[in-house]
Amino acid sequence: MARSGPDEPSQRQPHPIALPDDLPPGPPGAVATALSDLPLIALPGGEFLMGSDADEGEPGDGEGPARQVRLEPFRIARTAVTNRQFAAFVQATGHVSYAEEVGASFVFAGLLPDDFPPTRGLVDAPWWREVPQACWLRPEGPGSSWRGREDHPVVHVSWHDALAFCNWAGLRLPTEAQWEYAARGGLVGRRYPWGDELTPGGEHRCNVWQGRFPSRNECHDGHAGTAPADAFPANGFGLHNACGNTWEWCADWFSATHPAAPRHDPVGPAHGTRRVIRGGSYLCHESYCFRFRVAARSANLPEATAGHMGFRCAADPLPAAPGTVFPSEEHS
Ligand SMILES: [Ca+2]
Repeated sequence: MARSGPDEPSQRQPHPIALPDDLPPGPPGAVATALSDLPLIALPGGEFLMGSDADEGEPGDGEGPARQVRLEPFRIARTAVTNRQFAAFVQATGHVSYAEEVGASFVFAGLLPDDFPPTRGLVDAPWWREVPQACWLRPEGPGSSWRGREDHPVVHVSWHDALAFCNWAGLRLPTEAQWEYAARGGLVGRRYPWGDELTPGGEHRCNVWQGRFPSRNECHDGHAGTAPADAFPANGFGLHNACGNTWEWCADWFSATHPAAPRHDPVGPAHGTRRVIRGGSYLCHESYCFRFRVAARSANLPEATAGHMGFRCAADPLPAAPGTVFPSEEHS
């Protein structure tokens, strides 16, 4: 998926670097604090129409055919995991992310200062620069910081980093089917989590690219890079920024084809080389990467990291308490 993100991190060679000095060991209670800051929405599941037959996506992405899928109840986070939450995880565990191990990650060139030292670009996507020391703590490399962006989605995290966070938090990644069901927010066959129009009434509903990609970002939605994880109105299920802002890792291996069965809580192929990512990012534009639609999909190597990829957590349902009302039932 070179057009929508870097795809070559496996060429990088790991070398150890020291943990950053702005992140001392966390205080007691960091785990509880982080988890209380990560509310999950209980969703009822059931039958939903997954994918799309519209001729809007990249032919190799496998958005179609549209198909009925059935899900058991599950829970999913309102937002992508934020820098503050990831910091609590790192403080509690000392986790060193893959981008820190290899000492570099991919940053969109338009977010680097004009006087930034020369960096290696991807051959077929030269706007991606491999920036030394770029990682979740330093999203644009030396001189940048996650500080001031505590409530933005964490980025520069690999699929394995996402899994490590989930394991620590007692959560997991959503399956691709769960992600799409949740992102649709109860709507059927719509293009976006809120409907078919990108800017209904002229109002921006997500953080994508306005202008000519990659040279001119007019930022009419107010954000050149990441936006806070809860920016923009939530969808019908209460999820923020399912589309736009940052790609989100899913649990599944990627395949462009979909078996006829099982369509009850599908978990994707048993093997693969790339993991599914969903939702698109602040770099998406209809003219270049129309993958911020709710049916759109892409994939990346599980060790890939970049400044536009994060993740959202999910979990199995809690035992239902008497009187529990699911969000979709409140509005039906
Ligand atoms: Ca934007």
